[in-house]
Amino acid sequence: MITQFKSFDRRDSALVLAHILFAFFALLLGGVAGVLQGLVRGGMITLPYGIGYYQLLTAHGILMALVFTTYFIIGFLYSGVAKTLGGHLLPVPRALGWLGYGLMTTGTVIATILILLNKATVLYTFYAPMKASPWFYVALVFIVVGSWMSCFGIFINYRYWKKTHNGKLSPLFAFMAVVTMLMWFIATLGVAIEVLFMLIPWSFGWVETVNVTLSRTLFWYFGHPLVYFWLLPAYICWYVVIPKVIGGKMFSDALARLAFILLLLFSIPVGFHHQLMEPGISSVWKYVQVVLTFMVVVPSLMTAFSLFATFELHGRSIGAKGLFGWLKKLPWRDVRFFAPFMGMLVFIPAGAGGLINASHQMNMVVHNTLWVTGHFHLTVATSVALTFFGVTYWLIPAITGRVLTPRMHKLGIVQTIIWLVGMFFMSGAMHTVGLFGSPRRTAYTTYQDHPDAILWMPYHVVMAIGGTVLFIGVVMMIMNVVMLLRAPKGETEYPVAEVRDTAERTPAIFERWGIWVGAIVVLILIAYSIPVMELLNNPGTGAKGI
Ligand code: HAS
Ligand code: CU
Repeated sequence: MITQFKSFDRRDSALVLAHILFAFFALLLGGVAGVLQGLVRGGMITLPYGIGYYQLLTAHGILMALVFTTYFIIGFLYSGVAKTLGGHLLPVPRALGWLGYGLMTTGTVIATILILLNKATVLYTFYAPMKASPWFYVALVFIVVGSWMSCFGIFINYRYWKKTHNGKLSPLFAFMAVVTMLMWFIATLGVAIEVLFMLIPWSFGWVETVNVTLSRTLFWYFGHPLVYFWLLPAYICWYVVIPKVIGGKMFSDALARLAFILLLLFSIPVGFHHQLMEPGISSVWKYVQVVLTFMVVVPSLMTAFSLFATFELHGRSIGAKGLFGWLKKLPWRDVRFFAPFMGMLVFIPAGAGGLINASHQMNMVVHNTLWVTGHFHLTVATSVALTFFGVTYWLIPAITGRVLTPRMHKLGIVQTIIWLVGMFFMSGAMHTVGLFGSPRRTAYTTYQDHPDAILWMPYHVVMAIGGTVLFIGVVMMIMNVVMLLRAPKGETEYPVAEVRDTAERTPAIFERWGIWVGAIVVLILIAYSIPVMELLNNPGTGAKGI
C-alpha cells in the first residue's frame, strides 16, 4: 500500500522535483567552480583557457548561494504547503509555481552564460561600481520576478485554506512558509529597485554614473534577509520535521510562530551591519541597525531553547536519565536526523561568529577578511546545506513513491561526515587566517613575499584541501540524489510533527498579517528613511563603472 504517495498529486510531485533537481544541478556546477578557486588560491593550480579567478568566484557564489538555495527552498515549501493544506496544491498556485520556475530558469541560464563569457564577473553581490553586461541585470530581474510567482502561489493557497476553514489556526508548516515568502517578497523589493532604477539604466548607458553607496544600501536591505531566507526553511525542518523524525513531539507551536514573527520583523532593518566599514553612512544609523541586529538574534536563541526542550523531553519520556542522557536516545543512524542535527551543532559556533561580526569594533578586525568567508561557510554552507541534504533524503522518496533503504542512510551519514571534515579544515583555516588579516575575494598572490602573506600561505593550502574534501562531498551528494531517484518503490512518510499535549494554545494574533506587515513597514522606515534621504541628497561624485 502506498498511501503517502497517493496523497501526493503527481502534478505536485513534478513541480517539487523539478525545483529540487535543478537545485542539485546548480550545486554540482557551483561545486566545480568552488574547488577550482580553492586550488588557485592555495597556489596549487593555474587556470587554463583564460578562465579568471573572479569569474569562478562569481559562478560559485551565484550558483550556490542564490540558485541552489532558492530552487531548493521553493520546492521544499511547495511540498509542505501541498502536504499540510489539504494534500495537494490548488491549480492556480501550481501554475504560478511553473511560471516562476520558467522565469527563474530563463534568468539563471542567461546569467550563467554571461558569467562563463566573462561578461558578468561582478561576484554574487554585484557591487557597483563593478559593471556587468546589462543583460546580466535583466537576468536577475527574471530570477526575482520568477520567485515572486511562487510567493503569490503560496499566499493564494494559504488564503484559500484559511477561508475554507473558518479562519482556524493554519498548519505550522504552511504558516512558516508564508512568513518565509513574505520576508523574501519585502526584501527583494530593495534589490528590485536597485537593479531596475540604478544598475540597468547605468549599464545600458542611459545614465552616466551610479550612486555607489545607495546601491549597496539597497543591496544589503535585501542581502541580510536573504541569509534568513536560507535559514528559515532550515528552521522549518528543525521545528516541524525533526521532532517527528526522532519519534517525539514539538515543544510549542506558539513559541515557534513567535520566533518566526520576530524573524520576519527584525530580519530586514539590519542591512547596515554589512556596511559598518563604509563611509557615507552616519554612525547613528549604523548603531540603530546593530541594535536591531542583536534583536534578530533572540528568535534564534528561542529556536535553540525549543530544540533542546524537544530533545530532552523526548529522551526523558523514553527513559533517559541524568543531564545529558537524552543525547543517547537520539536516532544517530537515521540520516534524516543526523544531517540536520549536525547542521544545528555547527550553527552554535556559526551564530557566535555572527555576533562577533555584528559588533562594530570587532567588525573592524574581520571585515573583508577570510573570517567572513569562514562565517558564511558555516552558516549557509553547513547549517543550512546539511539540513537541506537531510530533507532531500526523505523528500525525494516521499514525492516519488520510493523508500529510503538502510544502505542509503549509511551513505548519507558518510556524506555528512565528509562534509563536516572538509568544512572543519576549510572554514577553520578561513576563520584563523582571517584574524591574521588575509583578505577575502582575492586571487593567488604572495604580495611580493611580504612576511604577512608568507604567514597566510599554509592556511590557504589547508583551505584548498578542505575545499577538495568538500567537493568529494558534493559529488557524493549528487550520487545520493541519483540513487534516491532509483530507490525501490514503496511508501515514505512526509514527517510533520504534532505538538506536545500540554503546550499552551497558540494565540490567533500570529495570523493577523496586517499587524505584522504594518510593524515591518514602521521598522524599515525607522531604520532606513533618514540614511537613504542623506544618500539621495549626497550622491558623491558618482561612479562611472569598471
Ligand atoms: Fe551572517 C556576513 C552577522 C547569521 C550568512 N553572513 C554574512 C555573509 C553571509 C552570512 C553570506 O553583523 C557574507 C555576506 C557577504 O558576502 O559580504 N550573521 C550575523 C548574525 C547572525 C548571522 C548576528 N549569517 C547568518 C546566517 C547566515 C549568514 C544564519 C546564512 C544562512 N553576518 C553578520 C555580519 C556580517 C555577516 C555582521 C557582515 C560581516 C562583514 O563585515 O562583512 C545571527 O543571526 C546568528 C544567530 C545564531 C545563533 C545560534 C543559535 C543556535 C541554534 C542551534 C541550536 C543547536 C542545537 C543542537 C539545539 C545565536 C539555533 C545542540 C546539540 C548539542 C549536543 C549541543
Ligand atoms: Cu547580515
